[in-house]
Amino acid sequence: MNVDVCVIGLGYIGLPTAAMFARHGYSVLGVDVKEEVLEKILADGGPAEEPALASLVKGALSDGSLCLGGKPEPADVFILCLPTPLREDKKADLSFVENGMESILPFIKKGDMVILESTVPPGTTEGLIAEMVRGKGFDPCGDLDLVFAPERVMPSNILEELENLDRVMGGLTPGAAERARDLYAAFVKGRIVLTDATTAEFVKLVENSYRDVNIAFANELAVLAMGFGIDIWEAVTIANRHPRVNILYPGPGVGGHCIAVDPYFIIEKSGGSARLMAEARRVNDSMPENVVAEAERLLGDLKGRKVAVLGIAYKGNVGDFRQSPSLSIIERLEERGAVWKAHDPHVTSSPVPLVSIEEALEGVDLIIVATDHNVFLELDPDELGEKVAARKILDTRHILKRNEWESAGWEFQYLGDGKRA
Ligand code: SAJ
Repeated sequence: MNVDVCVIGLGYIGLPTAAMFARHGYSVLGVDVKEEVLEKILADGGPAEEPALASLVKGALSDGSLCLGGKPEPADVFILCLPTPLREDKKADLSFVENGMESILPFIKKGDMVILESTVPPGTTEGLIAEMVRGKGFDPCGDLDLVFAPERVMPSNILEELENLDRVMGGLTPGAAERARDLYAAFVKGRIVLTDATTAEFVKLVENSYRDVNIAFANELAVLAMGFGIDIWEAVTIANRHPRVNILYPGPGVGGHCIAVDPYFIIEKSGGSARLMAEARRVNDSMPENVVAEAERLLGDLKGRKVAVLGIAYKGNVGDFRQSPSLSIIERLEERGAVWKAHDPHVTSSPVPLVSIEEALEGVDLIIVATDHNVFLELDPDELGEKVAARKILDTRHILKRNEWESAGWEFQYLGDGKRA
């Protein structure tokens, strides 16, 4: 097979990117070092929560425009879509990107383009990536086109956003950025903005940090609202009617592998200057503790009390539990000696034991709604009331209708509603 584009890493960005290029006239090789990832793609096409992606992948596989393999092959363009997790010391773990680069170096030839999509600290493309190709005898600005082209898609709406969002292409040279723009224009309908690689890396991190800081502001307001005796949801909704105010919403904390992680990639390189971002991280990380404090206010001492945690995923309608606040809530309930049970219909393999909704609610003293899954909107307060020991519920996501629960005799509390506290 003559490969135009070789995509390294077939996770939630690599797979849709590979499939999109394949469906738009390119011959694509998708590479993943994990055999089980390749097997799963061959069997299902893609993740269950992205049905459109699964059918796109299946189509590309069946007409041969997309092939899968465990190793790269020579190609004109290499795209790295590898994870960059946060290490224990809150710094970026670039080992997957380094390994990915190592794997393509033997296949790179003069004139090829290498594109990094993984989220990385500012300076990584100009530093680490350029250094690695230099080590192979290439001039990173003359022999090759090196580009940082961050993904921006929202898990659960990937294909739509991959096509329609604006993109930024940061080249080591202006020519490299232009070449990447011409490539992605095959399927990107949004505007493609060109800049240098370090600016593009910074922009990616700033987008998620902006959201983290905004959510931290909302979370701080929620804590203040409890003291002032006001309902933060009412207050934010009213404030947001101002044309230049757009506060996000409080919750049990910020999870996921993007927003809860990316600010650290700036913080680690800031020499202590990224004070606001660091504080926002602390505020958001303190929210699970506030949830448990609220549970204590509703129940008193938590020792031996039965608590149901509904939702392990970091946000609604996805099965991803990375950095999920629910896990911190559970850890804290455990520390306080509470007897907890957890339920999440979207999570298939979980780091904590999960049970059915019936089992989770049986004889509990308190329900904590920790994730905004749509299925929780269908919970029937009358029916649930029969199962629990005490009709008490703490909705940390503001998704349930208080009236319905109160008229069924429940003590109902939204996180951040100081009018009821
Ligand atoms: N959250 C709140 N309050 C809000 C909004 C969100 O507490 O008002 C919480 C969510 O419950 C969740 C966390 O924040 O725990 C993050 O969720 P999210 O939906 O805001 O974002 P992610 O992490 O799923 O995806 C983000 C997106 N970035 C932006 O919106 C700027 C996405 O576009 C990025 O592509 C993705 O990160 C990424 O891969 O970087």
